[in-house]
Amino acid sequence: MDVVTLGESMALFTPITQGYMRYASMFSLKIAGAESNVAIGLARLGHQCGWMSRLGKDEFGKKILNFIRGEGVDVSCVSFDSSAPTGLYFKEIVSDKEINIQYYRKDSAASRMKPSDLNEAYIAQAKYLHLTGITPALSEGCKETVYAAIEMAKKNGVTVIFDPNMRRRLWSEKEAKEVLLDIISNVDIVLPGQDEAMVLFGEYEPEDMAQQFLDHGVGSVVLKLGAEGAYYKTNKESGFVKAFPVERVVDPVGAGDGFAAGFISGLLDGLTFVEAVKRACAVGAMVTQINGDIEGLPEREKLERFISGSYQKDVNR
Ligand code: KDG
Repeated sequence: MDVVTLGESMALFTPITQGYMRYASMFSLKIAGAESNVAIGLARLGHQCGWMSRLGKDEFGKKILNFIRGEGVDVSCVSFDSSAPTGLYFKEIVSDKEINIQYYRKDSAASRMKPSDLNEAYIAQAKYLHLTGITPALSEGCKETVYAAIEMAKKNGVTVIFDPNMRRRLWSEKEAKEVLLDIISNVDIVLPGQDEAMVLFGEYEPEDMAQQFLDHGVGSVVLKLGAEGAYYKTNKESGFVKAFPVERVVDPVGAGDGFAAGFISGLLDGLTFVEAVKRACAVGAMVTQINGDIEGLPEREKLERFISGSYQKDVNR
């Protein structure tokens, strides 16, 4: 197995029409969840991935499992809970400038995950363990599960990649900062957004911000700078990578997961660090072009055409 991820996935409802949800009468039903988004992104690029989670034993849980399995992600470490529901998530697209997220996930099946749900042998056989800061925000049990997974990975020489993915609807900045900083000091590679990094360390230019992460004990950091691209720093090298131009952002949600999938895919393919960051920027940009958190995650051939600049010119008649 190349990569194992752990986290909650939900049924995602989006009104068919733009505007406030109170006026919506029709919704599309998709699935989403930061960690399964990354697993799907990696699977589409041809990597072997597993996703660990708990789902409600309900129709949405079954839909999510079938969908993720259908994408070629291993779901053998996903369990069903008959006493708690699958979480729901609504994405209200009011305008190009305003997207509101509403969760209905308190006491969901996934929020009941605990360390004993983990299978150490499953984590041990992976090259990378990918985690995000969403899971520790779900419950005390989930937080303990994240720490236990990190422990298992470290014990077995598995590289841990962490996306802080700070979700202010799940916890306060103060709480998030305390836990995320502690997790960050325990992992190998961190993929923060610039705004999250600012909450964690204060205001710095990218170069100094990246150094803050290294001083905090991280091996390598890739700072996501949105339309500016990314800045990376390891103990050997550092530099800026330009973003891929995007004509119109249709839906930015999920771009960070695409970025993570592209980056890990690059590492798995043995690309240099900077080339892996470039692939990350490309996948992140592609995700913003299609509505939905996973719909824009490319297959390898499309990604290659996007990077070479030929994909934008496609006319499919
Ligand atoms: O990164 C996108 C995720 O935020 C989305 O797919 C849903 O996992 C999700 C969350 O908790 O917001």
